[in-house]
Amino acid sequence: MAVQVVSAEFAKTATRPEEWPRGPAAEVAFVGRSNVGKSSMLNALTRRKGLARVSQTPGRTRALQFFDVAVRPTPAARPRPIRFCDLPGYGYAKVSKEERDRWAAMIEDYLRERDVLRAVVLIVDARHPPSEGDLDALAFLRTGGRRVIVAATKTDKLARTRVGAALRAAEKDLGLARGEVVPFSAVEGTGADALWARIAAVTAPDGARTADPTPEGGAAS
Ligand SMILES: Nc1nc2c(ncn2[C@@H]2O[C@H](COP(=O)(O)OP(=O)(O)O)[C@@H](O)[C@H]2O)c(=O)[nH]1
Ligand SMILES: [Mg+2]
Repeated sequence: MAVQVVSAEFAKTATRPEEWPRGPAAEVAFVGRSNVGKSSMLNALTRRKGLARVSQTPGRTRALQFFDVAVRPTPAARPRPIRFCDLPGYGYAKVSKEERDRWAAMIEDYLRERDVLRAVVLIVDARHPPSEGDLDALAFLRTGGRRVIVAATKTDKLARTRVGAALRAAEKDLGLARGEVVPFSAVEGTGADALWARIAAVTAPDGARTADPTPEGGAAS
């Protein structure tokens, strides 16, 4: 059943931990190579075209961008808050080493220390084998004990008959089980339901069944 997005809005930009939004909302961060299609994925997931900026110029996002989203996991459920964090993309060459190191430190601090962070969506390009940056990011996240959801985007750029093989190859390269990589295309609008299902599962309140049992309208089963 499709997750319904009730609302989605930009919350704030942060470059320092003191600026990270407070509040208990379960958070999901999005990481990937610069220009991989991160902002487009956020817009497609929330069905808000201009929510995250989509740029032709890679490397422009230098801060963490937070978004407040409310979803109904099922039509009868109460809306539940989820916060998204759009992280600066890695692998952008046209900046100084000092600047790159500064971004890396900012991202690593966040990924290590953010206590409300429930999972990280690692976005890879379906057309290419995972980059060194993708492999480094995954290793970093695994070392830190983070839950990772991998999505392969731009599947629309592949011949339909090649998508399956590309996903299997990515799963092999990333050491994931068959079927773990979620295929996605912001252009065709595919993959959002599957990705939402994963996000809803990892952001579900602990013990949701007993702690939050009353769907609106009393349609409890
Ligand atoms: N064909 C195709 N192009 C995409 C897709 N997602 C993003 N793009 C394009 O890739 C470029 C970078 O997208 P953007 O979302 O800004 O990437 P970001 O830097 O990772 O946030 C833009 O030109 C997008 O239009 C997709 O699913 N399919
Ligand atoms: Mg972006």
